[in-house]
Amino acid sequence: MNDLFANRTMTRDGQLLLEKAQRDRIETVWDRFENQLPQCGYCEMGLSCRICVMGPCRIDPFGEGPQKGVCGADADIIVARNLGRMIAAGAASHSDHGRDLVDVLQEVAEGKATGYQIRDVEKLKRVAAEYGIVADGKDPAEIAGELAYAMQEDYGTRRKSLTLLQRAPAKRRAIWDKLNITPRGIDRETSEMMHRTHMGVDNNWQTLLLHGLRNALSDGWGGSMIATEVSDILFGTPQPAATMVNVGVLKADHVNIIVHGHNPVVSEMVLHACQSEDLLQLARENGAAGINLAGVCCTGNELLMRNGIPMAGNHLTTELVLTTGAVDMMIVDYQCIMPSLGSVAACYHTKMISTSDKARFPGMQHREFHPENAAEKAREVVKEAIENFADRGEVYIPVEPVKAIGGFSVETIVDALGGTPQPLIDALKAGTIRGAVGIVGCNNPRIRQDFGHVTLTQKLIENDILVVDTGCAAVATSKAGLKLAEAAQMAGPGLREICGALGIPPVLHMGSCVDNVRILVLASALANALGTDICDLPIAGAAPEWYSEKAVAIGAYFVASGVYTVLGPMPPITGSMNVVKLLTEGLKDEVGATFHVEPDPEKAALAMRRHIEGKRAKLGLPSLKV
Ligand code: BF8
Ligand code: SF4
Repeated sequence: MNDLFANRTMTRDGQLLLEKAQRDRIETVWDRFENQLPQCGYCEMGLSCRICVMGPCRIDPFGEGPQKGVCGADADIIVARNLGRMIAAGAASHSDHGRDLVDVLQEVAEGKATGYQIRDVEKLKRVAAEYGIVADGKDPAEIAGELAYAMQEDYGTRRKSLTLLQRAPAKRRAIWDKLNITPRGIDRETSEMMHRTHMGVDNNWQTLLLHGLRNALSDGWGGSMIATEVSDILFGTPQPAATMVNVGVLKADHVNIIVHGHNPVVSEMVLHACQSEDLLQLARENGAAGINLAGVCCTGNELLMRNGIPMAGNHLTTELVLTTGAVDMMIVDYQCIMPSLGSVAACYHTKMISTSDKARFPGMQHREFHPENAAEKAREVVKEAIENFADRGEVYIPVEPVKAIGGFSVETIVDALGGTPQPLIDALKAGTIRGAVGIVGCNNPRIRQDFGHVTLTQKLIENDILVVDTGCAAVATSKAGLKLAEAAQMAGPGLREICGALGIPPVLHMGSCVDNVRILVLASALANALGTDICDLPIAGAAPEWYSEKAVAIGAYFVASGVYTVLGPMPPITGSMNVVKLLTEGLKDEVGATFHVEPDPEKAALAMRRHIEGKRAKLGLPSLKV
């Protein structure tokens, strides 16, 4: 194998498709990354500012050039403002996704969203009760209407604190109150961050960063949590199910449709259309054996979690999957969809369809989906995909798919444990399992694709640490075969024994990126059962290959919730040692957790093991010297 391709990705399908892309003269994300090198050092350090038009400004990191922007902002202010705006963008992305689901819930209640229904009435009632809604004597539509209204209030300015914060341990909420970072409204905190970072508002880097935590918490315990809960209510709470992963899930003799993006509002309707008998019949009439729906990225994870739909790849695979020539249509909603995709597709027969009013892309046809027309639109585009099957050229599907198990919601994990988290707590106490780590986030062309996720995961499970993962990290470990019950053979003796007894893999797929909140809920359940706070638990978080502003918001709400979090790529903050020190050391005294940056996944595993053993010792549990 060409070394260049082997250095770009550890995945076999990726390497073979990079060769194919080269043959087909397709430019990929890696080529464009190399074209950008060397990237701007000021921007990498967070030292450039273009917030206003007296600028753009930059601070000289060597102390020889300017140390202040035109307005007088120094390195600390500029770095903190830039980071704050990254958090705001990430929180806004997740939370606006959540809002779209609440809109569907409301339209279901009003009988307008005809293709949708409430699949998990029990969960609807449980979540409604948390919002203080009395369900007795009401039908699900009525409860859904009241819940949608109450959730919309969480977005606004009418509350002093978000409703679902009640799920956090009391000690954690007390910390947020003491620091004055309890989020009040989901949109409010993002809006306030944009205000604070306008020229001439908050020029104290500490208070800016504290508001960054509040903004991130409004995502983790607000927008993202609402997104996950309403998705479960509308589409069903995930249950463990077998699936297949990597580009080999494409089928040469089927109509292949790929969904890409994040919101199940579109992909669930596409799935429904792909399963309808008349469209299956049409596919057969057009010479195909059937319709094969697969996902990439997080909307793929949503379908995988609830329906066992196969997953063709994660972030850096999204261009390569098109180079197979086997994709008859890619349907996208929003987030993490590279604007290059349309031009890649143009070299093949693939039809590209965008569906969201707020997400447009070059080289794609726009078919706007709304809750009232989504079922009908989905049928229309699936029909077009079927008609496109006959236009296929050469097809290259270079690998066989790998099996995986997905679908581990908190509800199913607790069920697998016999209805209570106690067996997990007992195993942690005894040291059979040393601790648990949540691995989340993206791919990034700075890092060999999947290498960070897979290496870190392997090192952790070898050392009896249970791994739960989401997003593109979850796809990486699925491709590497770590999401099978047999993968327990790669785990240490304690974790292997527990996995064997429960019939679960050592790495549990907990969903998409908004589903990181499932990890918060699980951590809260463990902390509550132990009568302690999240920051006292032998747990950690990691984002070994992150790229996105959403990942910054996730990292910040993990840390603000008390979870020590290790990042692979360095965020753009090194221009201010004050900011670096606060995030990597100072926050420990404030929220009981910090960030740590370690690009080498083996060293990251070591740091996490040390952290976990340290927490065990503090809890009086048997601990190891690492
Ligand atoms: O929300 S892990 S590359 S697809 S940002 Fe994007 Fe990152 Fe993938 Fe999902 Ni999350
Ligand atoms: Fe320059 Fe200040 Fe304007 Fe930023 S806000 S661009 S540092 S003048």
